Amino acid sequence: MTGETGHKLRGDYSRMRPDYTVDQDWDAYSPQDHELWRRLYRRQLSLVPRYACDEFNDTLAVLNFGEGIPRFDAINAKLAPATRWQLVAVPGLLPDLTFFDHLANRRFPVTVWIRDPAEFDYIVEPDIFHDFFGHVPMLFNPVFADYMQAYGKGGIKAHELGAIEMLSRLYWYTVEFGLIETPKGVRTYGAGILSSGGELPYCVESRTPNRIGFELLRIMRTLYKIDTFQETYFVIRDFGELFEATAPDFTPYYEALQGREPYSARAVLPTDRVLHRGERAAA
Ligand code: HBI
Ligand code: FE
Repeated sequence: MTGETGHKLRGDYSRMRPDYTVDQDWDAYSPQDHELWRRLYRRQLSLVPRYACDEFNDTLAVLNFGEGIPRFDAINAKLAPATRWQLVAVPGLLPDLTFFDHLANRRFPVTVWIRDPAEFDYIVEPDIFHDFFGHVPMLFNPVFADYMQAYGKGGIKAHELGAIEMLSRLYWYTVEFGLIETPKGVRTYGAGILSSGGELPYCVESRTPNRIGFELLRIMRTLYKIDTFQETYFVIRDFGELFEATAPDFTPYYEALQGREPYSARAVLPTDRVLHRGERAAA
């Protein structure tokens, strides 16, 4: 999950190591925590068969972590041989550079705390259910796993160039809210959608938002919303398209975009490959 959180962070950062990792402390979860996990998992399980991509659903079927909050080391025993990634436990949101450094080394930070029951439908800051249910199954896909590492390496470079805002838009419109074309129609692979109850049907079925073909520079220039459903979804043809987009050095892209006015989240451009023009008037 991304997006600025001006408010105080929820996690306990007092016992973290210099790289911001902590122990998961699985025994500290209460029966209520595990019950909330099962409720969240069951709700998503009723939706993902129709709206998530096969790559997500196939891994979910193999992993099967619905009985309670999973132990990170148990998942790591399966993830490492699959794509050489590992989960690291963190107290919550990390500084950008720390986050990028973990991704660049194939370490995915997973928040250890779970939301309150009152946040069943929406939470501002990523909790363990968002990070784990939304992000972890896709890390078992080799091409997507390589994309995530390339993104981390690119993030370190973007930090040096002061281009994090532009790169964060790429993360938002792919890793968090991305759609993919399939023979059965568009499906999602985005963690922010996969871990959400309402946005799963909306991103595929609603006529309100735009659905536009993936185009790197276009995305890096497009604003996003952090507290409503997305007004535009970008659609990749396959994960190869995503990974290939990260091959070139982004410095010329940042220079080309420097000082240019960003597009509003609901804009539709004449150069767009429009799969669906949303029903709200484009700003
Ligand atoms: N920290 N734990 C955690 N998880 C994220 O998804 C995350 C983060 N820090 C920053 C961040 N995402 C975004 O701003 C990235 O685009 C950098
Ligand atoms: Fe996320």
